[in-house]
Amino acid sequence: MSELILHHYPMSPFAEKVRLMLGYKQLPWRSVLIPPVMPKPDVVALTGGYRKTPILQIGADVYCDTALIARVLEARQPNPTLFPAHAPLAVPLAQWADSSLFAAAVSWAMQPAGVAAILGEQPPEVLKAFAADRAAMRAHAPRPTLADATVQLKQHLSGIAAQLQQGGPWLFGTAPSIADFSVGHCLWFIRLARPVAHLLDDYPPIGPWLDRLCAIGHHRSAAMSSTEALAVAAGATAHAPVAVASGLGFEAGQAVTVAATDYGVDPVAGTLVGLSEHESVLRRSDPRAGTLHVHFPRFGFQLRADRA
Ligand SMILES: N[C@@H](CCC(=O)N[C@@H](CS)C(=O)NCC(=O)O)C(=O)O
Repeated sequence: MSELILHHYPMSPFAEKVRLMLGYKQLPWRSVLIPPVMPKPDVVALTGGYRKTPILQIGADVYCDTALIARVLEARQPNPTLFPAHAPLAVPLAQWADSSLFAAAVSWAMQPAGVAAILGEQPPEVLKAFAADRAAMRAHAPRPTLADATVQLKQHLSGIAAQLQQGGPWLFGTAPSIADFSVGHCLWFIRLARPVAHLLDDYPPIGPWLDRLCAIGHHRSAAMSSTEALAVAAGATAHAPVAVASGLGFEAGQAVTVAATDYGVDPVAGTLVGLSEHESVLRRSDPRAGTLHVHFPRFGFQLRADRA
């Protein structure tokens, strides 16, 4: 079976979500470290334009977005499950955490004292380049101000703490679900911002829960270079994708583009080869990576027929 290749960087919260899910499922993985800012030529060679972190590569299949990556890991190793039957609200809660909670957590963590702890001591031009990259990624849409983020985050933290007091030790009972990993990566990022992490102390059930989540660890990984990852893709054949389901408005073989709808909205163009309620799959080629299938979730992405 082809190896799981995670393209990521250490301080990425969404990458931490996946590293912990790999740990929970005890899946060994290969680790490709990628740049935290553009340009990312080797990432774009695989995705066709999607630039967010992380991506998961399995041979010539490339999976974008952690909501979809979670489903891929679940299919690879169903036990322990990320989607317990008794917790039907785990998926919507995870979506809320990956959007609203994440935005508030980032604004809180990236206040000046937090930035220094997260990015380390950096020359001013590096910090400026990082800020410019993120502003361009958001197409200059405003982030919550610190004042807005503070009230929003406090309300979110109160809700999380109250939910943990319902019984726990996890958000939906006796075992972690996708919701714990999505809430967890946001609060892990606040912890990285050490000088401002004290906010979490005001919500006593959160600390021990986050300790438990982080103690799951990342299981076993071995480094791989991005050049090697491209060679793996070029030497592999992409999996037969899900069929293009009828009644969803598209046909197999159509030229399409897929783009995120929040930030990092660079479109990916290709031929539609798979479509379900959960994912769309585009076939595209790259001179270095060969023929690839790039997979996107349906939530948070716009699929359009390419009329050009
Ligand atoms: N919805 C995406 C969000 C991913 C995301 O926002 N990742 C951040 C890093 S944690 C990012 O891409 N930052 C810009 C970059 O790495 O280039 C997912 O679930 O994977």
